This record gives sequence, C-alpha cells and structure tokens, in this order.
Amino acid sequence: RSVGIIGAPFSGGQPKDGVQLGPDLIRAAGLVNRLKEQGCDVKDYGNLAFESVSSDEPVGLAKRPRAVGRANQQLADAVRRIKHDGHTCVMLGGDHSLAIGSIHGHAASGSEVSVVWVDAHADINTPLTTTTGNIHGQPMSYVIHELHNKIPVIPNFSWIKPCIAAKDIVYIGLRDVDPGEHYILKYLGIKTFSMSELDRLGIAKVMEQTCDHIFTKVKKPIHLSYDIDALDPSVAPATGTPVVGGLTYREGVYITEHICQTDLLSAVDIVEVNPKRGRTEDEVQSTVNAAVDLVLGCFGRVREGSHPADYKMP
Ligand code: DIR
Ligand code: MN
Ligand code: MN
Ligand code: MN
Repeated sequence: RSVGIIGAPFSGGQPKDGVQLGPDLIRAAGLVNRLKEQGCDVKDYGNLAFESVSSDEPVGLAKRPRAVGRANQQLADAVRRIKHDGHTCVMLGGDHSLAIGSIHGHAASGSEVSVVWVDAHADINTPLTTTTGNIHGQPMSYVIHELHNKIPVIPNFSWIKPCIAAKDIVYIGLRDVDPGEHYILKYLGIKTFSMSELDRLGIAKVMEQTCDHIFTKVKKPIHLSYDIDALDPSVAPATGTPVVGGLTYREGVYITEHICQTDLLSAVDIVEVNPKRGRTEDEVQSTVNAAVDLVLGCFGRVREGSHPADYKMP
C-alpha cells in the first residue's frame, strides 16, 4: 500500500489554540516509520503553509470564513495531487473544518466517493443552523448535494462544489447532535450509528451494516473522516470538544481494521488532536498514540500480529 501524508496545521474552524500542532505531534510519535515497518510505501508531503488573513469578520454567523475557505482550497489542491500520484491520502489536522477541502480534493481526483464520518458530532450544521458559528461544526453541509440550496454565499467558499450524495454517508459514534443537525440527518435520511445503536448492535454489526449501506450498487472509494473526539475522553482527552460516553480504544481501532479490509480506503482524515487541551503529558500522549494506532489500523495493522511473506524461521 502506498500512503501520501499531508499535514494541515490549521485551527481557524474553531476557537481553541493548539489543534494546529496535531500534524507534527502525530509525526513525532513515529507515524511514518511505523507505517513503513508494516510494509507501506510512504511519501510525506509535509505541512501546508497557511497565510494569515488580516481581516476576517464573521459572515452571518460563520466565524473566520475567509481563512477557512482559503485553507481548504489549498488542502483540496494538495489532496487532489496526492490522489493523482496514486496514494491513499492521509490528512493530519488541524480542526475538522479541513474535511471540506479533503473531501473536495478527494472527490475531484476521480470517481464519486462515499464518506464514513466517525465523530461524537455530526458537523452538518449549515451557516444558518449553527449555534456556535464555528465552521468545524459545519463541513458536511458544504459538500452534500442535497444541502446546496441551504448554503449562503460566503467569501472564499465559491470554489466549493457539492460532491457527496446523502445516501453515500455513514456516521458512527454520534452523541452530541444539535437540533438543526438532527433535523437535517432525518430529513436527508442519512445513515447514522449513534452511540445508542453501537451499544445495541456492537461494533462488528455496526461495521457490517456500514459496509452494506455504502456498497449497495457500485463500490465507491471510501473517505474515512475520523475526529479523535469520537473516542472516549478517557482514551483521547486532548481534544477541543470532548464528550463523555465515546468509543473505546478497541471499538475505535476495529473501525479502521474493518475499513482496511474493504480494500476501498482511498483517503483518511485524522483531526482535532489538540495537545494544549491535555491536562498532563500522559493525556497528550494517550491521545496522540490513539491517533497513530488509528492510522496504522487503516493500513493493515492487525492485532493478531503478522509476518512478512518471506519470513524465515531461525
Ligand atoms: C457543535 C459542536 N455542534 C457546533 N461541534 C463540534 O459547533 O456546531 N464538532 N465540536 O466537532
Ligand atoms: Mn467532534
Ligand atoms: Mn464489510
Ligand atoms: Mn468533527
């Protein structure tokens, strides 16, 4: 498997400082070498450089729209290039507003894609339903065809063309959904596995049904957008908006193992790791290690262990 890594040290989709440190921290935990050790070809495309936007007043409710729009345009170009080079793309965030550019660039690189969104939150507010104004709570609304006529004109957002159908989306891990978001999910009939469904079914059935849902008719490449706050705060405390009652480490990793086995994984986002939200160094390391293990799970790491095809017993 060949992996292309792009770092997106961007925090403008939400108000808390520190999430821009995610990419370098995840690399410092040994991501590239550990991927190579498990047999991946890895190309690290480095970090994007985001210029600061001097005057970026809210437009309606949406905060820092110009910075978010520009950063995502840069990211979309980078992801498209990485897909063009033939890699599975790994985008290290940064906050989850970056999914706009990551999904857009992925979809622009070829065929239609399906999206598996693993998150405590649905991130499907429109700029009109948002209660916080933070664009990291809105990325899905900009890329879904069916919401196109609900999106007002926003500076630096005009390049965004909706590219995902509501039927090609599955959510896993939801437990903090705003009323407007809940309405949209029901109104569009989007497939969701909240933490209640996960409690009822178990993670194995959730993943079977996730694949059943996205594989009806043609098998589209999968975009896995993984917010680290999907994991329980006992596992991943260093994040901006932790919510109790989340995925265990094992459930979180199982999702990546199952998606890996489909052989359709085409792009992955790992977002919202924020070292400045950890109260201790242990909390930061636990969060970063979980992020690394999620990526490793996406690219063939299995907990039963493995050995190279040419292994010679001494
Ligand atoms: C909330 C929180 N739904 C919002 N969203 C978060 O700001 O729209 N997403 N934290 O990760
Ligand atoms: Mn979240
Ligand atoms: Mn399956
Ligand atoms: Mn999110």
